[in-house]
Amino acid sequence: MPPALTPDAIRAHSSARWIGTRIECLDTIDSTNSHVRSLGLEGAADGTVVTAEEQTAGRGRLGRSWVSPRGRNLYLSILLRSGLDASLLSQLSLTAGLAACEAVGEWCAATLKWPNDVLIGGRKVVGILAELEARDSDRFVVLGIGVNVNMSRAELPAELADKATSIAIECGREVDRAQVAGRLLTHLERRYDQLHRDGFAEIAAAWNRLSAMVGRQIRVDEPGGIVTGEVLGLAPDGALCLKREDGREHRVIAGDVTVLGGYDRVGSGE
Ligand code: BT5
Repeated sequence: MPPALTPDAIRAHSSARWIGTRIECLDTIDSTNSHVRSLGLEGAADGTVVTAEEQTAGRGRLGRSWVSPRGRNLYLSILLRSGLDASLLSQLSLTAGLAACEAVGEWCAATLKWPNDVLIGGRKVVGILAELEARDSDRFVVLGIGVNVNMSRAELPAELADKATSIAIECGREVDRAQVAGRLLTHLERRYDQLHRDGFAEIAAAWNRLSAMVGRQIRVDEPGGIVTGEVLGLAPDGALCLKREDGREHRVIAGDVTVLGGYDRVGSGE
């Protein structure tokens, strides 16, 4: 087993100033998001970070689960309190995806898939789960990020073999999880501060540059039916803009997206 993550090892690679002022590195936990939610309800500070060596009930979106084997990857959650509004939750997740893509990009060329997956070679390497807690006057977001760092092909469950990858699989060598965590916090703080200072437009432009989707034909399963079209890019408000076959523009706010045409850089998972 590699050395366990420690706050000092993560800080050694981070230049973030307020994200990670408090870092807790746990051994086993059900879900780092659930743990940070409890810390938030107890009054923990903005920017508190929790990592775990393994999760026994790692969560994805919409009730899905996140495969979280011990000692191999990064399972990290951050408490965010400042300037939050429920309508900004999707912008916040997109911003986190961009920052994670930039962090992973320090090791391998990575791309973004809407809403906030990071892919290498069309396979998912990062997943993001942003959860809003709004009880009485207590409002905060728990931003959960799972990065497959050192998981080997043999450690991938069969159902993920074609859909998932890790930095180590793509780089051909194991990498230091603390370094990945430190760089992730650094990029996150920079982009999150930018979001609050300047709004979403610059983030959307950077997202479009790193997205593997612009110009691709996609299918979206929306609550109202199936829509297909060519991706134009992320709108300044976080919606995904499509050009439909009849030439009309369509905005996707929520839904599962599949890239059509056997495109080999973007996976067709959820
Ligand atoms: C996500 O959901 O991608 C959000 C994942 C967030 C995980 C982090 S880890 C730290 C924090 N604590 C938590 O409990 N969660 C967060 P979604 O877009 O719904 O994708 C889930 C789907 O991705 C699953 O249904 C699988 O198909 C696939 N998947 C599961 N585990 C994976 C893994 N380790 N790598 C790549 N794909 C995976």
